[in-house]
Amino acid sequence: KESQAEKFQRQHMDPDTSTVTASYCNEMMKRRNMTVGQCKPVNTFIHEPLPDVQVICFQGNVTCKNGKPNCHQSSSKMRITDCRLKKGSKYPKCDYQTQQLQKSIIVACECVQYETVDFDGSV
Ligand code: UM3
Repeated sequence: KESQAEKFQRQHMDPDTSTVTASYCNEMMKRRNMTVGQCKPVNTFIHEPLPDVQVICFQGNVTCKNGKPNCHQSSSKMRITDCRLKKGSKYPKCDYQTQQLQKSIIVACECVQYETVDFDGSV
């Protein structure tokens, strides 16, 4: 079974892409299995090396949106792409807006290897 850390990497890690095209989200949301059964409404891809994302677990501690205490905010800005389902897009045609950004990100971390398990937002 896919671990939470593996799921985080499938849904949020894309270190090898630096510039994205308008069709990036439509392709990537499908390729990473986030358009199965329904279109996932919002998803962020991170274009930074995995170790740089994993160390966020040792950076500023913040409360997660769900009230849990295990979220961490990156001390530096990261290259990210936000994928947002366009209004009027109907499953199974998942049509996304692709927006490339540089923001500090917030992730949830868990014990096992103190690894990133959830994307909580960007600020
Ligand atoms: N989400 C992003 N980026 C944002 C905000 C939310 O990827 O800027 C995702 C994370 C959660 C979901 O999915 O939206 C609900 O917050 P996940 O736990 O499967 O990663």
